[in-house]
Amino acid sequence: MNELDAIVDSAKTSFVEAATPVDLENAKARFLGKAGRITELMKGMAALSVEEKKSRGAAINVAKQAIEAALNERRQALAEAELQAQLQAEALDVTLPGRARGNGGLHPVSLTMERIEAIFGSMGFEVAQGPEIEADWFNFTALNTPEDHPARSMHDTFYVEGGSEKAPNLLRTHTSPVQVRHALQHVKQHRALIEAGLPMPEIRVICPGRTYRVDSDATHSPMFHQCEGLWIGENVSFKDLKFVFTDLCRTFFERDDLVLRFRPSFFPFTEPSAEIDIQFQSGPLAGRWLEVAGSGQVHPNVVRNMGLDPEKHIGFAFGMGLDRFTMLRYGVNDLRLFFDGDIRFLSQFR
Ligand code: 2NM
Repeated sequence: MNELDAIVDSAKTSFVEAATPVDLENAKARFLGKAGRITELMKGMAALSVEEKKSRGAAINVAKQAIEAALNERRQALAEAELQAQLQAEALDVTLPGRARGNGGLHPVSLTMERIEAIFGSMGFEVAQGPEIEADWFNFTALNTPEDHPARSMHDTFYVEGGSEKAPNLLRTHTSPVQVRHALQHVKQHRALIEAGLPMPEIRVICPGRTYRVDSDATHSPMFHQCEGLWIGENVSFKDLKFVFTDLCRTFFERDDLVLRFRPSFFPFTEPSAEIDIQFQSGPLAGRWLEVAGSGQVHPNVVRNMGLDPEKHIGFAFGMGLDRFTMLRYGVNDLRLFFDGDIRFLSQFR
């Protein structure tokens, strides 16, 4: 084998042995680079005669072209192998089953709200809604809450822009203003009957919704949920309140042996007023009195602000915390879990 054929063979072997493009380019340099075997041979032609240059040059060129052809062939083979490896690595199995998103569900406080609306609905109560940004008159003044009452202070209430200094706007601190709005609407609707001295259909309404107070710890959130109730007629008494609330609690907690206690208290909007405590007879909370609501006979000033005559129209109202009802029903001990939005907690109520 002559020298040139040996170099071509050696180049072909080096190229085939090169496993990566980098190895291949290094191998190329050994033959075709500045100090490569072929380049060295060409430099060595300087000393030859014109005739010898012609034949020697032609032979070297043939060898060079053979090496370049082998190089390109190997380059293509490596590129093809790289592409195949990439396709393999990124392969999609279109026959795999999809990942299901899972079903959503209602928030536990929404579940409580729905249950309570259904229970009151069965006793003939409507559900009313109203604005979360309220006028000071509906939230406080109409509810017989005096100018100097601590609930009206900046410390306890979120005041918002809009309104005047004498009539500021605020985030409602309870849902009672919705009841005042509902009662005024009811009276307007039945004005003709009332003016004629005829019996007015009773007001029987509950108002569930978000409420806001400046307060934040394990048992208080600045935004919380309330449900207030109002029943006004010509002959509505505390015994009706006791019946309604006992039925609500026994149905809601699914305990026929649940005991209730009405404990004297004070609210500006009711007189007399009572806290409502409940006691389970079995289960982890058995035997303890748990405060779940406030209540009372609607104060004559409030009845008047609803557009009714307190000598003729009388009734009761109550207010309860939906978050607390939910905690008691499901045994949740930290209110903040309801508002963290952690799916691991929330999905347990689906
Ligand atoms: C409570 C306790 C007692 C209440 C009063 C009224 C209204 F609008 F009729 F005057 N609504 N809710 C009330 C009464 C709320 O929450 C602890």
